[in-house]
Amino acid sequence: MGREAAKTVGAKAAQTSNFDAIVIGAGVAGLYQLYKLRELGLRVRAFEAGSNVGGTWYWNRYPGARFDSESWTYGYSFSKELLDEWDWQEHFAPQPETERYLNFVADKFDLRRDLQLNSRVASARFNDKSRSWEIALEDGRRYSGRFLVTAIGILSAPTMPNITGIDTFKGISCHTHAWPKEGVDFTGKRVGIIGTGATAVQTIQEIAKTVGQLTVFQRTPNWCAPLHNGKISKEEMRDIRSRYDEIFALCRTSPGCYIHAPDPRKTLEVSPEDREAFWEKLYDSPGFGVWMGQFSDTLTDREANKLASEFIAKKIRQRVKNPAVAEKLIPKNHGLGTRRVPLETGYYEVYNQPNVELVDINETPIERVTATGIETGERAYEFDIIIYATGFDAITGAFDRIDITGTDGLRLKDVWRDGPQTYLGVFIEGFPNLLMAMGPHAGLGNYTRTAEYSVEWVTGVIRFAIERGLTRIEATADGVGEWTDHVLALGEGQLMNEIGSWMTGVNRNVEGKQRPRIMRYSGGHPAYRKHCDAIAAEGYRTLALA
Ligand code: NA7
Repeated sequence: MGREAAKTVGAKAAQTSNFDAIVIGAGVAGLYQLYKLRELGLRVRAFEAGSNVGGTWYWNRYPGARFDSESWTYGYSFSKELLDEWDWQEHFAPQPETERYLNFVADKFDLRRDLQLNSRVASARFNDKSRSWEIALEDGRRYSGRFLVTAIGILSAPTMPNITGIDTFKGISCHTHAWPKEGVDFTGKRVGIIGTGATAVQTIQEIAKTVGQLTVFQRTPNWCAPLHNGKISKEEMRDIRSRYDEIFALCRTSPGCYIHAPDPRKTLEVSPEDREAFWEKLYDSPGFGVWMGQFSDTLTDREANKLASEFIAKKIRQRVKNPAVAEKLIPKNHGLGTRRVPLETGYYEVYNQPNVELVDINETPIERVTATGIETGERAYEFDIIIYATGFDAITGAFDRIDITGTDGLRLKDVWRDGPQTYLGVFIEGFPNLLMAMGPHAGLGNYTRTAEYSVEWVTGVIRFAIERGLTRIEATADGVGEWTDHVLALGEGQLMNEIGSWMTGVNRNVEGKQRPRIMRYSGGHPAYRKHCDAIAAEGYRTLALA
């Protein structure tokens, strides 16, 4: 469509498309948000940048992409019918299965009728007079809605490294987030991959099965531990289905809404033999237990953390045959669990393959990408394929990529320049009627579990406003100040907040995001819910309502 034609359609759309609510995103949170707002009888439209639903599970189709959370804890819990109809095939579902699931959900609840695909929101501006949000898509089309709900994800703004010559490479190259739908054949190919986060770990262990030659460029190793995935038989699925209430109830009790919760004991209270046995058990168990199920002081006490880290280091040394390579794979600048623990299946054994090389780019930095490969200070590597598993401008990055303007020309990017400031992770002062599903400072964790709560809470406020004819809901300066201070205070002393990672909003490829910040509520999801539930029960008196 030409610019003029787009303008005309846009003009028409602006006249006809006044929604009660607009949702941005049709991933896990956005789909449910659309469902819930429609349940209120509102005229809603969800705008999605992708050509189909799924968000994270639409974009990240790189080889080996899968859940690290148990599939049966990750599905939606709101519909018994849905729980009855969907059979998970694997304990940790691969991306195609999850993508199918989210499409199944979209179809089952007829969500597509209010969903607009291929529609990336470029800007959103609050109109004080009409008390509504006006959004513009990248192609110029415009829409407006009283309420604007962002469900734009926490890992949805991918970033490329700032390396000279990336565009000159003549082979196949892409970021894991923008993986081609038709897939890539690695058989016999010379492949280079940059990054060793959770995404890279999944990719590396998968492509190592077929590549000709693989070179991994590592800047920071992470503490990885076994996933222990397995197929789900029909009987097992029947059993899981019969226990769904119990499973979701269990998730509600743990800090991250996983089935895994910290062991209440402190590390040094336990004898060295019992500690060892405990860690062995965690290492041999499926899923995030090895991270979330550690002794209660592992993520706050340096000595405790050191001991747990040493246990995993020992495992790495046992699994990687070449001691020099093993040492390179053991993190030195952070302890176990202080950054996201990638779960793996045979990741460390990949480095025992004769056709796999690990390059520590701290020792030999990448100088440039060339037409034929990658050059470090030491040598030139020739590749057919280069994979950028270089991560995301996490948590606030997706907000920064939309030009969001509140009252008096206030721009969100400026307001959050020194880190997010929110009320409950849902509201921002000066941005009335803008509600964030899974915003920064909220209780994050097992994504669907926490997103369901977030969406339901957001829906509750909107219902409250509509029932009372309120047309403007906003956080107060005091509310934002108090919540932000509370989140920062809770985050103090958490080892996780001291180290740069996507969880602390650090991305060395993005200007102004070099230093760790407290981006997430660290008081545990049960406490977060209790706080938010109380505010709802008291009629949202802490908000400015008009
Ligand atoms: P991550 O965990 O942020 O990992 C990105 C990786 O890319 C990490 O190893 C980075 O090294 C590396 N990176 C980024 N930029 C560069 C440059 N310029 N040079 C070399 N290496 C670089 O993202 P993932 O996609 O793996 O995972 C994100 C989450 O998605 C994951 O935790 C799951 O929850 C799902 P660094 O560590 O910064 O030294």
